[in-house]
Amino acid sequence: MIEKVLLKSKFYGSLIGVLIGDCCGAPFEGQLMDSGSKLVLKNYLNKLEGPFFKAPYKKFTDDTALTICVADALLDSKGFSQKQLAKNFVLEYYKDTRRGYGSAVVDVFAKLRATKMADPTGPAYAQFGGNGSYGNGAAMRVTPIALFCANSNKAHLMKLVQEASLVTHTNVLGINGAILQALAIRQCLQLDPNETLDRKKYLSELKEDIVILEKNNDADLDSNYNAYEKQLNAVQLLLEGDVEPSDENVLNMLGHSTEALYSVPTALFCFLRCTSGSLKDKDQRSFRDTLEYAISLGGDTDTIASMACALSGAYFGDAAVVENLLKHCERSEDIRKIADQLFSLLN
Ligand code: F2R
Ligand code: MG
Ligand code: MG
Repeated sequence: MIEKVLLKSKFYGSLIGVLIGDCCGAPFEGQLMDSGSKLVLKNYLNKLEGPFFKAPYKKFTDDTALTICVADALLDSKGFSQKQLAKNFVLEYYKDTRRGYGSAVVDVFAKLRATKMADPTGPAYAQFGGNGSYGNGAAMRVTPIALFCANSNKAHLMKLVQEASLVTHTNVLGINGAILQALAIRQCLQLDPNETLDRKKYLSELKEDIVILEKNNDADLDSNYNAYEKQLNAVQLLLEGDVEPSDENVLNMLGHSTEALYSVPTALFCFLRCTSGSLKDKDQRSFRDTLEYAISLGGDTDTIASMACALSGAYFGDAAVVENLLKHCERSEDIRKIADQLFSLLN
């Protein structure tokens, strides 16, 4: 059982992780990450972590914007509803449309607005000719749900994640990616960061859950019926050194795209690869390594770094985060307040 003080710091850590990964990853999105770019990245993060200097905030993107919308829907006095979540998304999107949203999800927001949220999941079901989106947009915003369900059972968490996903993502790969990320955060919340992380055990528990989840999905999934199980097997091969974890192998096996299947397991790998020690080391190294490594893989850098850092923060708590780095991110104080509010809902 995790003590209350530690759990609260994990609430801070995971939401701060979402924000920092997003803000720091966004400038590198889609860039070719050769050795020169990796050096630029290292220097960039060193500067942000170093002695504080006043500079314009690093703006967050859709990842954090929609995470805040999910948190607000969970904190709503009338209780969580898909309609309220849809309303939050629409308000947030039209407040600032230039936060790098997915190219298709914006159609969902437009239809939701035009129909005044009459059917909060209807527009999402119509995406991609009725296939629904398998983008990582539902997974990238799932952290508040994992926190909200910290004291409830897995079934409740998974049901709520599914409900929240369906407002924009109805393809099973988009939903299962969000469930995988939520289950991974849940495990991080339950572990003691003063002990060395047993990565093998952590991964095998996740795999057990995913195998059951994919078995229970409709049979119409054809070749995708065990898609996440396969990705988790690949994470295991890379982690255990059965396959050399070179960037090339990681990208070939796990991917770095905006698709949930090719980014959620990648974020999980980034966290596990960079987390071998414990908080007792007190050097704040693992969180920073997770951030830098996730961005260094290129591709969907804001989202992969955001999801990986949410895991690292949920495992270590906010003690693992260099305060100066956080100060450079837009709305960092508000993120702490949201964590406080979600924590106060726990019974
Ligand atoms: N979109 C981006 N970044 C790309 C460019 C931003 C650039 N800075 C700019 O200004 O142009 N980042 C954000 O999008 C990802 C989350 O996306 P989400 O919310 O899942 O959106 P969407 O549109 O539903 O899906 C994303 C793409 O995935 C492909 N896709 C999804 N389902 C598909 C299907 N059934 N069939 C075929 N393709 C499918 C499409 O290419 C979608 O556009 C995050 O990275 C966030 O940071
Ligand atoms: Mg983004
Ligand atoms: Mg992204």
